[in-house]
Parts: sequence; structure tokens; C-alpha cells
Amino acid sequence: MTRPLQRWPDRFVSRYSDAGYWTDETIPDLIGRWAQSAPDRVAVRDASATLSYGQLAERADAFAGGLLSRGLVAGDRVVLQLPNIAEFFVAMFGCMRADVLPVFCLPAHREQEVLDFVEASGARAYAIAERHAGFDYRTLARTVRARYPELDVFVAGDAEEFTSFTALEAADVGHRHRANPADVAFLQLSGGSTGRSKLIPRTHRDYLYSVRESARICRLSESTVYLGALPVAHNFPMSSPGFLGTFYAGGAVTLASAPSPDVAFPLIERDRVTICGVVPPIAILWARTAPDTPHDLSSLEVLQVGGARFAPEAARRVEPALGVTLQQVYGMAEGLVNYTRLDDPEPVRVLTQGRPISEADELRIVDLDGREVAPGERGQLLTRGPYTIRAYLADEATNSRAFTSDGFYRTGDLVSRTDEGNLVVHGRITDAINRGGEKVPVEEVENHLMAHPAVHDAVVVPVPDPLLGEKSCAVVIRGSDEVTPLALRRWVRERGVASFKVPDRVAFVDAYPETGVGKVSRSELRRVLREQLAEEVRP
Ligand code: AMP
Ligand code: DBH
Repeated sequence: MTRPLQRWPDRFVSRYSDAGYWTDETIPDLIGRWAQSAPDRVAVRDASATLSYGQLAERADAFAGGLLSRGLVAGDRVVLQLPNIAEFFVAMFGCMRADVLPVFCLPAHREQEVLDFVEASGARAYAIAERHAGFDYRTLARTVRARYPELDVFVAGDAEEFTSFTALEAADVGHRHRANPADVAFLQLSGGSTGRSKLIPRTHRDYLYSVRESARICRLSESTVYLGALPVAHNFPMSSPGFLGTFYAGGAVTLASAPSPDVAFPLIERDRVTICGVVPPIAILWARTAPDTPHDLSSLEVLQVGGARFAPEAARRVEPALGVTLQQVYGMAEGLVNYTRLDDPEPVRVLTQGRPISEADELRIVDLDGREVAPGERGQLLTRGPYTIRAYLADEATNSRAFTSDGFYRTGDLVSRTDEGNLVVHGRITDAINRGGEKVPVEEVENHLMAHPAVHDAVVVPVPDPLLGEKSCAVVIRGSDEVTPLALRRWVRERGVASFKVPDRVAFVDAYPETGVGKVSRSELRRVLREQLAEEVRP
């Protein structure tokens, strides 16, 4: 497979370059600059290590040289599956210093997803940590390598039969490759609308524009201490403004192995954390726990909440409970990011998901026929702009469904815009389930269920949940064999998928309701079942 591309039409390239949105910087320049001017300043702290900008740049360079020593060449792909440890940055910037493209896999992913990403990206290597959260990733690597015997495996920690980061860095051949800022820097994952996750090629210059502007909007500076509480491979803690925004500003990143108060609060106190981004269920938990915590959270100035709809009742509690400014963030790995601004009035911070980063972000809110709705009305959000992709790494058919002919990305989100220009997210027009920020691709889960010999048919739909917003429910028609909900949930887990995809509930039915549509439409069926279930669980 050749190097993945991301292309904007010429007149947009000139427009974005002339406006100064796109520059000649590459992503690893963010740390390279500070490594020159302030090498001893702290870049990252995790549970066991602290790396200064100088040390981080040095290790990333050695990692790059190590990749080249293994025969990787510019444009190759490496699947990175690392938890929140300092080596995440070593590997990420290391790849980029060799102009090798990281593919950002989440720690929760298992062999089905990893195999899929290796296949779809044409990866040459796979980088993991020896273990995290009770799971041994070397076991996973063995399964993956049984299918791809040529795949190089790099391990942060004890490598067993694989290559350790230490050995890789020691094999440094001494040269690097500077990437072209217009080239794709990495592949990010989409949460998936209905089918599988899709790979998102992002270029250095488009991504850096969003990072710089995010850092400005969030007022990051050299005194910023950003807590990486969500898995940092996710687009939100990576770039909105996330750790990249923090490195751009010359601040420090503290990494938490989990976002729970018992892990995060002591770190906020220890490192005097100033800003953190979390998903709604975590924000709810923090607000509930903070009043009784023995930990000093007074350094925390901003709590960003995004990834899923934040109910206004919950949003209202954040500022008084934590003594912070709440910032809502509505973004997507495909590009567009919206923020409430820190000086917005309280109702805007609580009731809306903010407005775009850039005056060059083009937004259209359209009805089912693609026509723009009247001001204030709900419709699907379409967008294009200087940091929103024009294509997935996918076939023509997938891309023509996801993008309009004039290059707008179909977000699948149902939104409206307030008079002052802020967006409110109401839901989705696609069937995907947003489980507290984790996106469950329903078709994929249905396929796993239908692979079970006792399952005749399966439809996966969201059910309302007070903490997560939505949970998943599989509505299953059995064949002639008996099977229990527990056995089906175990089946899906043992197929080797991320645990957030395992149905929270399984309900058996004898038949599906009539959808009223002559043709069998799974989408229509999901809609009918979703409404029935929502009715059932309503208090
Ligand atoms: P992903 O494809 O994983 O990058 O997920 C992006 C999607 O997450 C968006 O298209 C929205 O559906 C959802 N999302 C992100 N932030 C918010 C938010 N603040 N409120 C509601 N939905 C959100
Ligand atoms: O959910 C997301 O993907 C998301 C949320 C907030 C995102 O990609 C982002 C900010 O950049």
C-alpha cells in the first residue's frame, strides 16, 4: 500500500495557505523548538518517570533512528497501542521524526480491531506496552503476529520475544526524515457511524492549525499543566488543545492511567494541574466526588467536557462543585472542533456545545433533502474547512456517502444553532451509539452476535442511561437453540473486541415489529426498536 493521501482542491490550498492557517511546521517541531530553547523544562510526567523537552526529543529521535534501522521507510505505518505513559510520546514523535505514520489505536481495542487497523493501514509494525489495566498486550501481539508474521512488534517494558523500546532506541542509525508539512502525519480513528471504524488521514499542517488555535482559545501558556486523563490516543486529549496544544505552548503534561477521581485527583494536587478534558460521565463523577475529596484541586482552572452530549442539569453542577470554568467541546477526529469560550456567559457554557475554532470553518445545517433549515431549526451538520478532511482512507463508495460532492463532511449529528452562533447537539441521524463518549458501531456488534449459532437475528440499539447518556441493548431473535444473555455477552467479548462494544443488555423477542416500510430496512428497524425501548425504560 502506498502512502495515504489527504487532498484539498487547489483553490482551498491557496486560500488556507495565504490566510496563514497552514504553515511549514511539522508536528514534531512542537517539541523540537522547546528542546532547543528550554531543554530542561518538564514536558511529561507519568506514574514513574519525568521527561524534559530535551529528553523527550532525544528519545523520539533515537526511536526514529531505531525504526529506520529495522528497515522502515518514510510513509510506512505503525499501529500504536499505548496507554497513558511517557513512551506514548516517545513513539508518536519518534514515528514522525522518521516520517512514519502512527495509527492511533485505543488501549481498549482487542484483536478484531487491531487486525482490522493493521490490514486497513498496511502497517509494518505494532507498538504496545507490556501491560495496562490488567491486560497483557504481548498476548494480543502474538495473535496479531500469527496473522501477520512480518509485523515488527515493539514493546514499552519487558518485550519477551519482541523488541523493547530500549533496544529499538539503542539501534539508532543516526538519521531522521523531515516530513513535508503537506503530507499525512498519522491516521486517526473515527468512532464509526454504523459500520466499522474508518481511518482518518490528517496532515501536519491542517492538524497543527487546529492545535495552535485551540491553545489560543483555551489560553494555554508555559505555565499550563494539562492532565491527560482520557486515553491520549483519542483526538480530544490529543489536540483540543490536549497534549499537543500544551507542548505548543511550552507547558507540561501529566498522564493519568485512568480518569477516575482516585487516580486523577492526587495527580491534580501533586502537579498543580490547570486544565483537563473529560467525557460527561467522568465530569459527573468528579463533580459528585470533589466536595468531599481530601485532595487540593484549587490549581484546576478549566474543566473541558466533550465527546458526548452533556445534559444541562449535570453541566450546571460542574463549576460550583469544582471551582473551575466549564468549557464544552464538540469535536470529531475528522476535523471540526467547537468550543464554548472561557469568557462566554454562564448560560452559553452550560447549554451549548460552543462554536467553531476558525472563521474559515463552513457549517451548513440541512434537512433530509440536503436543504438548509431555517435559523434555529434542527438539521444534520455538514462542514468543511482548513482542518476538516475531504476523504477517509476508504473506498470511493464510502467516501461518497460520507462527503458531499462539494467536499462537506456529513457529521451525522443533529444540531441547531443559537442566535449568537453557538451549536447545540441534539443527537444523531445515524444509528451509532454514543456510550459516554465511546462510539459503538452497531453493525459491527450485530455481525458478531449473528455469528453465534443460536442467534437468528440481532439488532443493536441505544437505551437511555443516566450516567453514560446511552447504553447498548441487543434485541435478539433466537434460532432453535437456547442461549442466555450472559453467554451472548461473553461471546461478543471473546470474539476479541473492545469491551465498550459488548452489549450492556440483551433482550430476546420472537419477532421484530413491522416497520411500515415495505423493504426490510435495518435502519428503520433500529429506529422503531429504539423508540420502543426508550418508552420502556422511561421513569
Ligand atoms: P469520533 O468520530 O469518535 O471522533 O466522534 C465524534 C462524534 O462524537 C461527533 O460527531 C459527535 O457525534 C460526538 N460528540 C463529540 N463531542 C460531543 C459533544 N460535546 N456533544 C455531543 N456529541 C459530541
Ligand atoms: O468525540 C470526539 O471525537 C471529540 C470530542 C471533543 C474530538 O475528536 C475532539 C474534541 O477533538
